[in-house]
Amino acid sequence: MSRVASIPQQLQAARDQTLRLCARVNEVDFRRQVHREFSPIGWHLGHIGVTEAYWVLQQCQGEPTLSAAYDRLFTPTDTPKPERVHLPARDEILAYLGAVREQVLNFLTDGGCDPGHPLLRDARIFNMLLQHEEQHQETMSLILRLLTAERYDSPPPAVLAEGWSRPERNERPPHSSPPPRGERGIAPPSGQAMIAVPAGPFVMGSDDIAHTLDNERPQQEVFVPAFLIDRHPVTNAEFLSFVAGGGYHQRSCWGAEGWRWRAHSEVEHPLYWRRHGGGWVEIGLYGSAPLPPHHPVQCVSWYEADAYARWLGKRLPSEEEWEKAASWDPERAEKRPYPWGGREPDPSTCNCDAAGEGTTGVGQHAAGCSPYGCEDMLGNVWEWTATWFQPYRGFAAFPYEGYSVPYFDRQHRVLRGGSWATRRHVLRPTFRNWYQPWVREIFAGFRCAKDL
Ligand code: AVJ
Ligand code: FE
Repeated sequence: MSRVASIPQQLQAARDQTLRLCARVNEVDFRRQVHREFSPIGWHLGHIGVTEAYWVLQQCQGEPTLSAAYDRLFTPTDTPKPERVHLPARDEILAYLGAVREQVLNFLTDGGCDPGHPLLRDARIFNMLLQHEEQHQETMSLILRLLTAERYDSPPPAVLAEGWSRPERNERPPHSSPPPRGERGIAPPSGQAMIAVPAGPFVMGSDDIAHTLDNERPQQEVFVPAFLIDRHPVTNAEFLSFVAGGGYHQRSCWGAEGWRWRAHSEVEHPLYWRRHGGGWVEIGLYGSAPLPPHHPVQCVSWYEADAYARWLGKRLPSEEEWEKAASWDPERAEKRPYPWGGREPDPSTCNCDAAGEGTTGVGQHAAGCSPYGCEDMLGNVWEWTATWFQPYRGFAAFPYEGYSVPYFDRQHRVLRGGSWATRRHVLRPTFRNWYQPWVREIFAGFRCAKDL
């Protein structure tokens, strides 16, 4: 969605996608917590509505709440995760979302909206809400994938619940991508070709209050020593050589915490890989398909990414290194809005917006490369960085403490770049995502770096 589109149009487009995602689950899965770290899809739906109502109707318009019960149920600090399964009927939540949205649109068009209000200047609260809804969409997408994997792994019940269909095991999904062109075989143990980024300053973060979130600000000049970085995210074929080479059981590849996690979790391969007939398949949205060798590896924890990098004598990039490699134009000494320039993302530059409902092979977005020559910096998979999520110097919480501050706790690592499921408003080189290092349900991969 282009930034020139009007706010009502952008809100509508975001909502259409939310509703499409919700429509993919039956009533049972709508309210089921499929994984302890993630609330049910239906909870995300209500939470999107409550958040919109809170910021626009209550904070900006000064109206009373439409439902104190919904506020309680769908506010994370008021209702702990295990209790988020007690949800109203889907149609009732949908009606609530519709009522909120109608009042929001009336507020926008009736002129009751004071553009001088600190939350409304440059439509900043709407841009925040669009990013909020789109981030929850990505969480819904990962829940859908968890549900698919659950069906793949468990024998179907004797009596299928309504809306359940038996998974067709190990068949190519109807929408799977074509086989990658140009087989390159298994990567040598040195990994892929790397790009040199010379030492020097660059501009990190943003001062665009209307379109960024608080943790990306303020913009600052940062000096980055010379480093090497992978041209593209680490592929399944590359990661397979780590798996097949016994990397998961090689102590020297792992940090102390990662090694404990590995032993306790008994993880031996990325989340959606399954052994099949002497090879590997990957579980996707529609079932399983042969592991695509030249797609980025996805759904690995920070620990697994870190171990792979150590295995090659490399490391993960810091977020400064990542952002410089993604957005700095050394010739013009200028930061680019996107790695490729100012044009809005499209299928030639990156894989985003869930367009293909999965990863694409590396090398398919050469038109989207950064000035240094890195590809797939935006879209395809989120990329783990070495950096703990911490505030930049001069950070100021906006519009509330709870968005970023509780996560500046040295328990969360920064991810950059967005995935195939990330939508436009969230996709930019300065955006900072964060998760705990053991989380592997998100669409996260990585690329390696090295000192020069
Ligand atoms: C930045 C994706 C980790 O979903 O927990 C949504 C974003 N914050 N609602 C999350 C967020 C409040 C957040 N992540
Ligand atoms: Fe939220």
